[in-house]
Amino acid sequence: MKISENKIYDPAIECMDRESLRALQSERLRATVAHVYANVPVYRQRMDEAGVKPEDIRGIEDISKLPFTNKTDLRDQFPFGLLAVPQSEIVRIQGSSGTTGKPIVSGYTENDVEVWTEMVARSLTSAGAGKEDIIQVTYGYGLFTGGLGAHQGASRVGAMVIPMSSGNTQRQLMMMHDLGSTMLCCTPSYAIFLGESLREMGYDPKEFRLKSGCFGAEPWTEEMREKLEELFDINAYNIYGLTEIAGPGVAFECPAKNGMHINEDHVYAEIVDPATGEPLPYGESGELVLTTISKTGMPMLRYRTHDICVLDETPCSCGRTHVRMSRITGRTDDMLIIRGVNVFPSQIESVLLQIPGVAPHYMLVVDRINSTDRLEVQVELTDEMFSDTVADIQKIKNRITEQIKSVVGVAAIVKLVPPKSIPRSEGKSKRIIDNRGLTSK
Ligand code: DLL
Repeated sequence: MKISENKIYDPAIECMDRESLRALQSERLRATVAHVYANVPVYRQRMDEAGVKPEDIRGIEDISKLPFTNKTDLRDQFPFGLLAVPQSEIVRIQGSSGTTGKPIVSGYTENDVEVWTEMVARSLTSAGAGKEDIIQVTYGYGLFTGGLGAHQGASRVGAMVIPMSSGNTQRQLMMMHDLGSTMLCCTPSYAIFLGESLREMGYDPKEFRLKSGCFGAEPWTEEMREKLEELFDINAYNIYGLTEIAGPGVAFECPAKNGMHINEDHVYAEIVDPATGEPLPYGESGELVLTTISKTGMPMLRYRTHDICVLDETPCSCGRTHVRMSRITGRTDDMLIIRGVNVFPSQIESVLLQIPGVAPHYMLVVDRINSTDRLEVQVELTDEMFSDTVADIQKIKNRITEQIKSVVGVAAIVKLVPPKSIPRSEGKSKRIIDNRGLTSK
């Protein structure tokens, strides 16, 4: 059964009255719960432990009876333990960083890809995209959902897509200029970098046709929006998503730019108290918990995103009725997003533990310099290594740099520091100094 009719703007769904929407969500939730209970042993076991049977979930109001799912479940069930369909039904794998060296992966059926495509197409349409547009996709293509996700959505809209992928600023600007890109899809920090580089490279901003951008994959601020809108003379829209649920397009901004509408016919959102897991009412800040209600390949029940935000169900001037999420104001875990790449301190720690001569004491210092994230990894040397030759120390430094790049996927500046120079803490050790001022936590 095809759940999605793949419309790029669907007022019958996007502007549906909330009561009918709840009825639709209830029906889809019941189907999802029955599907995973029958096909995914972990879900069945968890539900049995919680004493919940599929028939206990009569509607969306019963959702809080269901157990949560966590990133650790994806890690423990890696790669295919959470699939709810035979592997032959899966047509795509996408992934993102896990807490260890291994990525977490999600499997998509053909219908899951269709639903995801529709969610991105709605997002781009809401940001003004149409058939006449030339959309430059500067999110990375590959396991990361940004590139392919934006690409699929832009194709569905019928626009001309330029699949640039990330990096190579000079070529990005040349193509944007020469082909007359009208929409840019990339991380907000890279967009600012492009806007600044454009002037440095001697281009006149008036020669560009850009009119809007869909920016996401990392936290950003209203100040960054203002800067982006000014740099390119565009409308800058926020777009949110995560691999476990679909990828970009889970939520998107409309022209009101007052929160991101969650595609609630496909994904049900709750806010919970991060400490107790108790559901919180709309309007209160807490952890976003998402349930896929139309995904069949690897459905997610009450997935703890660790993202902190507020949900708003008050009417929006655009006419869409789907609930809006605020900007992400923090994380409940220690995940950092560096140049669009999710980074967990535990990944860096596992790299360090495999290198002789370094102590397991480290500090991550993150700055944003010229709109680009800079990650410095301060690592303590052991007493023995400290007295070694400069050449030996340089070798260790190179090795750590290479390993971090290969395991974590980001270039870091490694700074070796003398033994016992990193402050020890009595409680939970502080491993991160983030000077970017992006979140309120
Ligand atoms: O970042 C999907 C995506 C691609 C979204 C392109 C938007 C545009 P992951 O790599 O799995 O997926 O990372 C998901 O990134 O839990 C948030 O912490 C963060 N994130 C994504 N979008 C936003 C946003 C993609 N608009 C994690 N604002 C999420 C703040 C965001 N944080």
